[in-house]
Amino acid sequence: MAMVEINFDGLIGPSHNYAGLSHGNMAATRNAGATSRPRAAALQGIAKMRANLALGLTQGILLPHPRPDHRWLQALNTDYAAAPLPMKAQALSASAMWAANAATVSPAADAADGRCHLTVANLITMPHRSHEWPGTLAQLRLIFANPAFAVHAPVPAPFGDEGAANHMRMADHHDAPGIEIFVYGVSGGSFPARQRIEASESVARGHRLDPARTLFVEQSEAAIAAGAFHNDVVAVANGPVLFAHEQAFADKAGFYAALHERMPTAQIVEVPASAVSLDDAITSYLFNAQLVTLPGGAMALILPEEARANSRVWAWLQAMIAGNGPIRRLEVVNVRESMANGGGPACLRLRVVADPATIDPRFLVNDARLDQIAAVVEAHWPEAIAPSDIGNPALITQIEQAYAALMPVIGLTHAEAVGLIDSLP
Ligand code: SUG
Repeated sequence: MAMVEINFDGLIGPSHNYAGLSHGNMAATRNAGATSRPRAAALQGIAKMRANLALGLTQGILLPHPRPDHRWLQALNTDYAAAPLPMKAQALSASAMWAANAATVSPAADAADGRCHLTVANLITMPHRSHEWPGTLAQLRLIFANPAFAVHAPVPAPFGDEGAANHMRMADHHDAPGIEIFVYGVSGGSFPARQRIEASESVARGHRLDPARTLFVEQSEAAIAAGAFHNDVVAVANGPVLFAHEQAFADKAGFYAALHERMPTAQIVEVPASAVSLDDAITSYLFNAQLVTLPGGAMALILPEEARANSRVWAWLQAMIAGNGPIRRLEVVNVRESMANGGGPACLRLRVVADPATIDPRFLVNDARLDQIAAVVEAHWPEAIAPSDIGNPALITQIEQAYAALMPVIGLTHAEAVGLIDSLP
């Protein structure tokens, strides 16, 4: 069985827009009211997937959710035409694109039952994200139907869970038993802490993790208050390497000591605040990079263009590469449309360590499959959405037709596509 890391990227949906729905997410707040470009956004995401394929990585895809979410509006005893404007925007959000928030994933090597476990994130802190989970659960049950996987329903309210964005795994190799690190928030100044420890603990129990190899680490209040609404804005791990900002964690010394005790081979690449401030880290999304192991064994950091545009961040990265550290290569990608809503390269992907033969092949992509998907995007995704368009019935029709056009290209039957919408409460 060939176990590899598969990055499942969320295809950016046709309703991508800037409604400023995420309090505590600086980029989304800054760009509230701007005009979005859904077609360009989705093509940027597809270009990132192509770049990862070119590096020799295995690439999967998660589908956008049907929007507006009529089912959610119905549960709120309204419909799209009658709903007040903020609720229209919440129902229309394309936020499922940020696949790092879809679920928490524990590879089989970490679980007592030898299965790969996925728990769908409830995302209950933000109204526009709180209705993602039924669509995500339906989709993950389709993709990971093989008995090699266990797909769990979300943690119940009120314990907020935002999935893999607050979870890191370190291991000598992808298929070796690892240390799982759950990062939770207690306080974020005037911003919400979205990940509750009770949720993280519940996920760890459900995934049948060894408590001796599981850490629960508090995110620093300063990081959340500066705009790190998820841990993956200030830290990322891959293999035996943790790449983190000096101010990412509430008790850095305690965390590092606990990590080294459990994993003597762990390597920590820490960026000091004196070189890159929290503000620079958050505006550049330096840490929202994909830290990946290339087929040859070297590690690369897949960064957003915003990281190259910040001279302090880029200078630090150049110095790092010139040194002898474990991260040997930098790759820069353009995901500006997603970045403007606070979603960098790492937000757009969910990592799953698995044998590709156990995955529904319709959700794995190569260049030819991406060509087909890009053609649907070119033909059907709206070119632009201005704030004043949100109530426009013609736009809603276009968004719904775009979603419908995608389904046959992915290879979903009508029943499967309907199941993604209707099979759940
Ligand atoms: O939850 N933005 C997302 C960005 C998620 C980024 N994910 C990770 N860091 N893993 C969020 O804040 C903005 C949508 C809007 O305002 O319309 C938004 O939801």
